[in-house]
Amino acid sequence: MDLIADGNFATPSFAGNFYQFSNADEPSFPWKIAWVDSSIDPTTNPPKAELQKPSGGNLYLELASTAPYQISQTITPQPGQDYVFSFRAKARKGYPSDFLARLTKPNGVVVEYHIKPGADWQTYTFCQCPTGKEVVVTFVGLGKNDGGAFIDDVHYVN
Ligand SMILES: [Ca+2]
Repeated sequence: MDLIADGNFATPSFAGNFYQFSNADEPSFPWKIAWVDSSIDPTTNPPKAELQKPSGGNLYLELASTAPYQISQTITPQPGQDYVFSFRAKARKGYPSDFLARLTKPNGVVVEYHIKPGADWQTYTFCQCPTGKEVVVTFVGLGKNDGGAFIDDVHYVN
């Protein structure tokens, strides 16, 4: 069973090639969006995620909109079961696209992977994943401008 809600970034639907939106704009978007730069006031400048829609229509996330942001989702992997955490990622050509894939355990301990995506889509897979109530899965953009990593197909599966 996959514990990630909409790891394929299939929603929300939109016209055009890309869409920047806040959690308030799209309340059903299951990822919580936050700016990485704490000096940006989220009340006057709500953090926005960005979805890309290439020809063919398979939506994916870009981990920068007007600034780098992070998205997170809280899941409940059952103790005693083995899970595999995976996703696909690719760099936006010409932009710093490093990011962190972070798993925060229920005890607050963080397991973090520094991802440096390449020019082509690549699948990243991690095992021995945390279990328990309120494991937080977070992707943190490390770019410095309005372009960043592309991410798709996030799974946390047993
Ligand atoms: Ca997708």
